[in-house]
Amino acid sequence: MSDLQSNCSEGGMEEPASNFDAVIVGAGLAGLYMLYRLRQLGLSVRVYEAGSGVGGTWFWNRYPGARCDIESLDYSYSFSHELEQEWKWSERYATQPEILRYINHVADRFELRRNIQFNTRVTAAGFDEVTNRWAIQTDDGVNVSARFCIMATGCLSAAKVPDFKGLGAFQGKWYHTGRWPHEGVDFTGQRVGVIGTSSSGVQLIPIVAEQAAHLFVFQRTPSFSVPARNAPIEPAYESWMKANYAEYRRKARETRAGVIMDVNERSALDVSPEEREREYKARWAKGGTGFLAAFSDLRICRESNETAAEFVRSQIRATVRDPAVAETLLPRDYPLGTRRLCVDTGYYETFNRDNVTLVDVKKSPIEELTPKGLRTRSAEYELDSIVFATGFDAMTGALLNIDIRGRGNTTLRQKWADGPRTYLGLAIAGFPNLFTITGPGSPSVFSNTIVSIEQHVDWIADCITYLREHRLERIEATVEAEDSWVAHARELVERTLFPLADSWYIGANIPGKPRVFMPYIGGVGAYRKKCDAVAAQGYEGFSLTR
Ligand code: N01
Repeated sequence: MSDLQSNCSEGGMEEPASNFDAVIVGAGLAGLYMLYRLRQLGLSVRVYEAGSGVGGTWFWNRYPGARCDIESLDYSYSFSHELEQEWKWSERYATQPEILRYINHVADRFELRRNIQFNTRVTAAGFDEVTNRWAIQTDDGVNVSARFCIMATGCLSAAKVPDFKGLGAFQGKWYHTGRWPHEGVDFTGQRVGVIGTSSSGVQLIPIVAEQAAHLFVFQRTPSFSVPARNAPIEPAYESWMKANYAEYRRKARETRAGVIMDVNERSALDVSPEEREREYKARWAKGGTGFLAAFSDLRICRESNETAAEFVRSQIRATVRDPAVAETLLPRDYPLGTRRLCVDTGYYETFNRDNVTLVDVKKSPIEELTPKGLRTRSAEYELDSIVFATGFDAMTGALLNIDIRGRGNTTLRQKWADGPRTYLGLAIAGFPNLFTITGPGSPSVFSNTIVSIEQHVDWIADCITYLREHRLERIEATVEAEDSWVAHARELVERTLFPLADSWYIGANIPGKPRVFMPYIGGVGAYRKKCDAVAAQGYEGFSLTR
């Protein structure tokens, strides 16, 4: 692998280079850490980032109320002891601006920007079987080549605005939560419509309600949402964490979700109704997604799940004063936790405000946008602004938006026509030397993403080191390994309640998208062991060539 050794300068923006050891697509949390690791190995690297700054998800999702629902001390890089010691988080759940400040700090601290080309979207990547290199094209018309192409494109980055009739005719302003204007939006005095009531919607709605003259919330599917109970971080807890970080992180990596949680190993049906109620109440009072760990079988047993679902419904009824509004907010059509559990601050309370109207667009669907607002089957709403909190073409959208061509000029779009197929969510048969960080088939969105990102990045960096040491030029997942991974992942899902929900996990939010459950639900601990074993066995399931 001569070019891995000869092209060992820092590479990057100072040089008009066009041949790299690696190109990384995306400068979010995944792309930045990948860059850091590959530079440490002495590789020449170029990162292309469509945005004008680092941060990925946290760069784009600037909507009011955006914050992480994993605790700040967990949702941070672990690769640098100095970094984790010096950074000070202010709240239990960090806001988007604070997380973006953190990511910018990381980029500065490790001098990462010099290898990143901003405002540049990768449009195509094709594998050349003669040179074993990727030819990469960007929207500025430049072509570069790289031995490795690493997709750090994010799971929730391809924002989806529904194809509403009349969108172009609407004379007010409209926004998507995942493409929020950097200068912010002031809704004071406006009639605002929010379409979408899932994770982004439940965070945004209470804040917009405080500003708007009137807020119309257009809800198609009610969400289950638990309170965040956000608060400043206790100094004593922070000190404890900083003193024990290494051991804490080690343990977190062995868990299911990459977060240490108080997991109750009993079935919800093995305890009395009173004990069940106590457990749910305690977790509701504590706040956060730990609610789902109240019993071990909430995602596999319909009856157990229904006890938790009914508890949440009882909280909604107790919070929302108008019984008809409360009834509309009750999720009934899918088991709790089979769509992403939302975490909110004052979401249900918002529907007690006089300036908020809940509109059930399941009952009366949105028919079109009009110059003055929006028309459902039964009424017309005059609006000054519309917010689409309508989600993303998750997990595959950002990858398929790039014209990726592997061996035999086969496109990824052809390969994934019936849904994504990968080996470990890291590699794709037919697409040598291409890696996907937190790709479909890996725990990704089913975990503390930073834990999953670091695991993938370290695995890829180790893999590249192995190739270099063994003078190998090409690595490709075998079809057999891919098939058996896909089958294994599917088998795990089929034992759960997940197939009962129309969720973005399964592609149900995008018309025409194949219905395939995309994340791997086996847990980050078990998954890591599998990836490590694959590497230890000389990259079992991959074919390696000189
Ligand atoms: O998107 P979603 P999101 N007419 O796809 C509705 C992460 N995240 O941006 O369910 C009317 O979940 C749609 O209705 P329905 C997290 O992983 C994390 O909220 O299709 N409504 C739904 O209500 C999350 O899961 C955090 O019936 C339409 C909503 O829009 C993921 O991002 C915060 C519609 C879309 O919900 C995505 O969340 C935010 C239509 N035509 C996001 N089309 C935290 O860490 C769509 N909808 C806290």
